[in-house]
Parts: sequence; structure tokens; C-alpha cells
Amino acid sequence: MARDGLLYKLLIVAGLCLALQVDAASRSYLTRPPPLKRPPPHRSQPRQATPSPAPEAEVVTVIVNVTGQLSQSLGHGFVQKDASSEDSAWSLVLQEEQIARLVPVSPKTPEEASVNTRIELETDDTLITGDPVNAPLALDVPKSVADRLGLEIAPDGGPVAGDNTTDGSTGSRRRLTEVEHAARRMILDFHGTRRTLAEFNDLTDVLAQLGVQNQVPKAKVPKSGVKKNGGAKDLMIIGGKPLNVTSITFFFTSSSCGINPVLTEAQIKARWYDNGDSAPVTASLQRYHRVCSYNKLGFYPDRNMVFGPIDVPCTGTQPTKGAYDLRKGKGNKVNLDGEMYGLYDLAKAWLRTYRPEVIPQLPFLRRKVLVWPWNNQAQLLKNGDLEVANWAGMANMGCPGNPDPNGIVPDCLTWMNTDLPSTTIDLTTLFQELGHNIGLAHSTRTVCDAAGCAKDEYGDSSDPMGGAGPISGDKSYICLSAPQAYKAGWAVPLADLNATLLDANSGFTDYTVPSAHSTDTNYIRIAIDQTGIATTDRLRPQRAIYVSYRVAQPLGGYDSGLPKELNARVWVHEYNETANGLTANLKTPPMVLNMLDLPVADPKTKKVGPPVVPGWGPLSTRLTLPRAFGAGDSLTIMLKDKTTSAATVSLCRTTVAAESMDDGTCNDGLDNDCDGVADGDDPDCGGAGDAKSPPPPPLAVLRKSPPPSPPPPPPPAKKATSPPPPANVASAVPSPKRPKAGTGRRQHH
Ligand SMILES: *[C@@H]1O[C@H](CO)[C@@H](O)[C@H](O)[C@H]1NC(C)=O
Ligand SMILES: *[C@@H]1O[C@H](CO)[C@@H](O)[C@H](O)[C@H]1NC(C)=O
Ligand SMILES: *[C@@H]1O[C@H](CO)[C@@H](O)[C@H](O)[C@H]1NC(C)=O
Ligand SMILES: *[C@@H]1O[C@H](CO)[C@@H](O)[C@H](O)[C@H]1NC(C)=O
Ligand SMILES: *[C@@H]1O[C@H](CO)[C@@H](O)[C@H](O)[C@H]1NC(C)=O
Ligand SMILES: [Ca+2]
Ligand SMILES: [Ca+2]
Ligand SMILES: [Ca+2]
Repeated sequence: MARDGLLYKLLIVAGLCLALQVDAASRSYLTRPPPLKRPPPHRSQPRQATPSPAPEAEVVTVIVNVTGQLSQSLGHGFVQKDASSEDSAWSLVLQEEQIARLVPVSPKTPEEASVNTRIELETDDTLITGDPVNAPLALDVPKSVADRLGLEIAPDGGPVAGDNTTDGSTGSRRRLTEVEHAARRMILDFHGTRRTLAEFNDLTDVLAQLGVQNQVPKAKVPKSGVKKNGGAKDLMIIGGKPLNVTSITFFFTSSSCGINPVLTEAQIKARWYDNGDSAPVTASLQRYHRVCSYNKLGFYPDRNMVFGPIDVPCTGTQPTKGAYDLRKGKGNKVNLDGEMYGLYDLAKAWLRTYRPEVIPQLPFLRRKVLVWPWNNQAQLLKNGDLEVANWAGMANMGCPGNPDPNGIVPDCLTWMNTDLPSTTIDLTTLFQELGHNIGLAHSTRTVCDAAGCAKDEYGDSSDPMGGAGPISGDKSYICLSAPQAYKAGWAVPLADLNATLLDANSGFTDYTVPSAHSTDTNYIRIAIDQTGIATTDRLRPQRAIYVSYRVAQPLGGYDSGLPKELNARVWVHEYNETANGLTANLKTPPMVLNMLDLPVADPKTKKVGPPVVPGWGPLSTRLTLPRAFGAGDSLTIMLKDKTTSAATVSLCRTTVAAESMDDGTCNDGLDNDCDGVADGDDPDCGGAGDAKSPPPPPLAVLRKSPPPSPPPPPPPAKKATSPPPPANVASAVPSPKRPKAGTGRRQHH
């Protein structure tokens, strides 16, 4: 227990609620990632058998050096069975799908901005979107094909011209077709040289025509220690300086496929642009950005356009990725690149014909959003096994940039997977995809039961970057958790503490933590022990704890989607990154540790006890991190009081296990050991207080703050760091009225 007290605590809490019900608290799972206890969705098999793997004994390996910048994407929803814990309720761990691509560093034309090469990234470095990658990429050409091309295997495994194609050879030599000739020439020319991504793609194209396809070349990037350029800078807010999102959205039909989604331009625009409090949709992208970023990241109609429906052919071939098949997917037989980029190619072709005036703006409308019912086939056939895409959304994780701030930037894409018969778009999914575009990782939680612990990639239901499910999809929304708001630059800490600033053994210090809706200065950040953190890395990681308080506002307002179970709680998160303006590292996402609340009276029995939240167990008023500052140096976070606008949270750091007569700590007026009782009250000093359960704190009553004045100041505590009074306290806000739970549920496919 001493070794890993936090995990132990989680284990106890989660152990009490083994049976994860599909209740309001976990409702979020219904909206996007599949629920943990649902049988794993069928992992769609490629319907056409992937070609090459007939064990080809010998290959010619063509190695081409390329330079590109990394462009990563994230999708939802692969479920992986953890074989090590057969019986665990948590053994189905949700994993995201990650795709790494190389894109040009500084494209000269909009066409070049679309060039991309899927790679398998192999590196120990923390690489993020925008980082330059210089890597040899290897393509294997089977010997049978090499023979056809008149190539032989050199001692190093590479290609050399075979004798039998040289001039003046025997008359039995077969004439090469045009494609074979091109392939032979390219292989011999390119091998061992440095080429552009476009040239590399030409090589893979010509090989594909010879049946050598679907190789995802491995990019082995040595751990360099060399400074990367630090990734692309996109829409992270730095120093509070406002920025605007720009985007262009396309939605499609395919009458030749018989796939005719009913979604209209008006229905999309109603969800993009704010139309006031009485509009049918108040959870618009425009409002979400304005409210949740505290006016820092704007989303305005003039630079966020919507076009469609664009009727596209069911199957075909498009410039960026070749063949596509919208009915069955996998036009290129191994992944959805053919369809994902085919749709974008088709959208651009449509613009050139019908809205040519938009073409010059295209490079400056940063995000490209493509809306398509990917699982149309499944729905047409009423056969859940035929999923084309098993993600609800897929998005660029950070947008690639250009060293020249005025240069053309490579495409930054988001794909939405809508339901064929739906007239809405799942805005929570879209917030998450646009959050990925900004460069935010998923919001996770580690869940445990008797069989062990597992990380749930979407486990933080307080955050759209996790599994948040707002009470009404069209009316309400949930803003970012404290660590994500910190990373995005949307909110700043009211106190930024660390081991130097937080004294040990001097008892609790009170902080007033305003509800996140009332001010952008709204959480405590505590840098803790940095053991195991690569603090000298250019990404400047730092392990820290975040303490925040979130009270739902009325429909359309800040956090209006927080369900009752998650409302007016104090949240404790851990995140190992800093607000450096860069895309987050996918490997180190933020994690919710717990939520805290005061005891409540049971409406029936009138007995006072901790509120019990399904999936979370009984909520405590405090959380102790036993090794926060190293072995034997703990941090306790305690909720003392709360109103509709602020919570009083107290922090206590200690290196002593008990107060003692011997060293005078029984007579210093301090709760030295952070157990909630000091000196004479502490049993260590002969007091009556039971150290294990200190006197119960006041009941959780959401008191109305007196209208004009800010929340009452916390009881004066020594060196209390009070934040400036909340700028804009929504005074006397009654609990928001909500439509019946479930109205916002998106039908899960
Ligand atoms: C080259 O010779 C190999 C056998 O060594 C043969 O299989 C191949 O077809 C020949 N290629 C051409 C282009 O004649
Ligand atoms: C290709 O990359 C490898 C490994 O980084 C390097 O050793 C080699 O010199 C490069 N070749 C060219 C032509 O750039
Ligand atoms: C964002 O767009 C709005 C509306 O077009 C404009 O008024 C504002 O100045 C823009 N802000 C920035 C930072 O570009
Ligand atoms: C804590 O923060 C202060 C102020 O930023 C800084 O001077 C100090 O070095 C930090 N201490 C640690 C242990 O990082
Ligand atoms: C932060 O890093 C530490 C040290 O590697 C690790 O133990 C901890 O789990 C990390 N926290 C998160 C939220 O990833
Ligand atoms: Ca004690
Ligand atoms: Ca004491
Ligand atoms: Ca004590």
C-alpha cells in the first residue's frame, strides 16, 4: 500500500462498485466509445483478403530517404481485450486508433498540401505533429515482381539491374510494359537517394499497379537529443491572446450508392452558428468555443463555412489515394485512406465547379471537416457486423504547420461518422475532434477492480476530450477539464504551487476555488514529484495535480451539460505536461484521479453520508496522494465547503506520520500530520478525535451566494492564497432546469 497508495485508493473506491451499470454517470459511454461491459464490437475484417502476405521468401528492399513533418491522427473506439485479466470488469480497455503520416514541410501548392504518406512510426522520441522527420522508408518488392522487372537482389538486399535486360541480350527477353518500365526505372533511380514525399508516393503508386500494395513503411527515427523545431503552432492560446478557428465543412450523399443521408445544410449550420438562447440548438460550436474558452478562441460564421450535400459517385479513383468504395469502404483494401481522402478530393472538385470563388480561400480555412455516414452499409443491411469505420470521429492530432508563417500549410482534417437517418451531428464528438485539431489528447481515467487496474482512454466523463455525455446533445455541453483548459490556454491557475511553495508539516491552507463558469482563473495547479519525468525534454513535461470546481449553468451556459452526478463536485486531475503552446504528446494524456464532495443526507433515511455515484463509489471529502512529493511526503486535498459559485479547498503537505509530544508538534497549533485534527484534538496527542474519521464537515448544501457580492471569503487561514474575486459570478443561479435525461443521447451504431 505504501508503495502505491493512490492506486490502492482507487482500487478500494472502484471495488465498491464493481457492477458498472449503464447509468447516468456512465451515459457518456452510450454516446461514443462503446461501454466497457459491452461485448467488443466486431472488428471488421478486410473483406478482400490482403494480398501480399503469401510468404515471399525473398524480397528486394527499396530504401528511399524522405523528409516530411509528422501529422498524427486519432480516432475512437477500438476495444482490446486484455488477456491478462479474463474476469475483470475492466478488461475491455478502450484504445484509440492512431495513425502517423508524413506530410510536406512547406508545400508550395494546395495540391501539395494534400500529399501524405502513412508510416509506422518507430521511435523512443516524443514526437508530435509538426516535428520534422528524416527517415529512410523501406518498400519490399517480392522477388517474382523483381524478376518481371529484370531486377536482382544486391548483397545488401537492395535492387540492381539484372543482366537479362541489358542491351544486346538474347532475343528471348520479354518486353516490359509501360508500367513495368516506369517501376523498374523508378526503383533503380530512387533506391538509396533522398526524394520528396510526392515522389515516394509515385513509387508506391506504380508498384500498386503491379500488385505490390498496402505496405505501411516503417520510419525508424533515432532518439536524437537533437532539438526538434518544437512542432507546429496552431490554435493553442498563449498568454490569453485571442485566436479564431477557421474551417470548411463538406457533407455528402451518394445517390449512385443509394446512400442518401437526410442531414441538411440548415441542420448543420444550426449546430455551427449561435442563434441565441431560444434557438432549438444552443450547444453550437460558436457558443461552445466562446463560452468554454472565455472568449479566447472564436468560431465565427464568416470563416467557418459549410457546403453540401455534395453528391458523389459510389466508387472511383481520386488523385490523393487512388481507388475508393463508399459502400464497402477500403477502396485500397487495407485502410480507409482511399475513402477518407477521396471524399476530400471530390469536395475540392465540386468547389472548382460550383463555388470557384472559394478555392483561393481553401488554404486559409484551416480545418477541413468531412461528414459522411461511414456505416451506411451496416445500416442499409441492418447488419451490425458490417461496420466500415468503427470510430465516431477521426481527427488530426494537432495541425501540421509551415515554417513560413505566410506559407501554405498541409491539410488538417476531421472526419465525422454520422448516422444515415440522423438529422443531427453528435456535437460532443465534434468538440473532441476539433480539440484534437488544436492539439489536445484524450482525457483518461484509470479504473480498477479486484482483478487489477486498466487505463480507460476516454474515462474522464467531465471532459469532451474523454467520455463526457451532456444531458442534452443539442442544448447543453461540457467544457474542458482543468488540465485540458490549462494546456489549451483557455484557463489559468489561481495558484501555481510546487514543493518550494507548499510547506510541509504546517497544516491545511485554504483556497477559494471559483466554479469554472465564473472566471478563467479557476484551478489550483500543484507541481509534484518529478521523478521519472524527462524535465529537460524540449516539450517541458511537468507532473502536476489540478484541483477545480465545476457547477453547471443553465442550458446553453458553461458546463450546462454536466449531469447531476457530476455537478458541483471538486475534481482532482493529474497531467504531466505544461502549457507550452504545442500539441500534446499522445503518450501522456491527462487523467482524472477522483471527484470530491461533502456528505449529504439521504432523502429517505435522513442519514448523513457520502454521496454515492455509480462508477465512482462513495465520494470522499478528501484525497491523499501518499507520495506526492516523494516517499513519505504526502499531499492531502480536502473539500471544506461549497456554494453555487465557489468551493473552499484546503491543501496539506506532510512528512510526519503523527503529531507527537516529544517534538512539540502536539503544542504548535498545527495539524502537522494532515489528518484533520490538531494538537489536543489529535489522538496522537491523547485527543478524542478519531484520526481515521475527523469530525464530519458541513453538509453539502448548495447555498445561494448573496447576489451582488462575491462568495464569502474563506476563513482567514495563514498564508491563504485567495484568488481575485470571480469576475462575473452568476449570482443566485438556481440549479439549471434540464430536459429529461437521455434526450441528448445519440443512437449508438
Ligand atoms: C530475367 O531473368 C529471370 C531469371 O533469371 C527471369 O525470371 C526473368 O523473367 C527475366 N526478366 C526479363 C525481363 O527477361
Ligand atoms: C539516408 O538516411 C540514412 C539514415 O539516416 C543515412 O545514413 C543516409 O546517408 C541517407 N542517404 C541519403 C542519400 O540521404
Ligand atoms: C475573429 O473573427 C471575428 C469575426 O470575424 C473578428 O471580429 C475578430 O477580430 C477576429 N479575431 C482575431 C483574433 O482574429
Ligand atoms: C517553485 O516555483 C517557484 C516560482 O515559480 C520557483 O522559484 C521554484 O524554483 C519552484 N520550485 C520547484 C521545486 O520547482
Ligand atoms: C506522470 O509521470 C509519472 C512518472 O513517470 C507516472 O508515474 C504517472 O503515472 C504519470 N501521470 C500521468 C497522468 O500520466
Ligand atoms: Ca494524527
Ligand atoms: Ca500540532
Ligand atoms: Ca493531526
